[in-house]
Amino acid sequence: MSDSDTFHINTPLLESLELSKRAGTTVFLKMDNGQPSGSFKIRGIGHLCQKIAGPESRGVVSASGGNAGMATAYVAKKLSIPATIIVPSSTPQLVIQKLKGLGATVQVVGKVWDEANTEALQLAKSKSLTFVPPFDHPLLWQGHASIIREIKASLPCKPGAVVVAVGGGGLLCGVVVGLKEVGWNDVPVIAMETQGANCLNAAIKAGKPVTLADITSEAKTLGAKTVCMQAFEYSKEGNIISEVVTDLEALQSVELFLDDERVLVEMACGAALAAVYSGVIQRLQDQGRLPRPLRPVVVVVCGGSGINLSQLQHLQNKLRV
Ligand code: PLV
Repeated sequence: MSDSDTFHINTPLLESLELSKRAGTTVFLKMDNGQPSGSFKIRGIGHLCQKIAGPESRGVVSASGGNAGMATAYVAKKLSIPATIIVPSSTPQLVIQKLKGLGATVQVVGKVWDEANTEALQLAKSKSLTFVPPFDHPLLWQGHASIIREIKASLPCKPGAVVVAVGGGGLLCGVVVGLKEVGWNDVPVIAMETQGANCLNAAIKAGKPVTLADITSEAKTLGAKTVCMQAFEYSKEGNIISEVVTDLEALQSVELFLDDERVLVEMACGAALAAVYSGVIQRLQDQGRLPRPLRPVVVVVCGGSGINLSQLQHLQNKLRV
């Protein structure tokens, strides 16, 4: 796929002095919070919609914790087709307003993403709409792989590790596809989740994909109950290191990142940043699972639209009782 004629932008890859100091190794930030829809999701969803939602489409429907919905609504607007986004009740009002602002029809169904998804699939069938999956589709992974192509084009050397947050595993699959494509197959991927949204970690422990009973984490956009099969399959290849942090660690990472880089991101992204702020990278080095010294680490700053000052205060009050 050519990276020209796409909906996403080539985001900056910034060397962070503050995060490098904390990690004890050079850290680069792939600033996908700057994408037009507010997160990396536009890469995969833009690519998928270009392939399967032409002007003849009667409209698109997606179920989303918020950010896949933002990307779908953004792309639909550009393609001049209607978008219906089904979100679970855990989705912040601010995201619902942003979705409506993009012209989407929004329906709130169920408590978690999985329930919203069942409704979206039904609606796609009954109304003959094009279904846009948020994480489980090869076209999404191909689109997300552009992150690695861009990193390859601007990083002076092969990275020591790439850090991603994992919800349903679409970003993880895209990063693995990209690494294979550019010949960086042996680069470890640190796959970060929060407790209570840890479907990949649970699958690896069980030796097969498992369905979590509930999503108890406040990182709601990581809240898929079951990881996609391809992410689980990649985890068996040996280069994926699965790590779980607490909600409080994700929140602290959001706060520290705001101070260090003056950028406000969602809890989902805080989970990835916790690889640096909670000392995960240094612990993995102590355990011999990553080398010391380590080549530069790239953190995918996945972003997210579900955060503003009052949502941050809400999370601070909730998690620091
Ligand atoms: N969010 C999905 C799934 O939610 C959504 O519908 O928006 N970082 C951010 C900011 C995200 O929004 C997501 C996914 C991820 C990371 C994880 O990406 P994934 O699902 O491809 O692993 C339930």
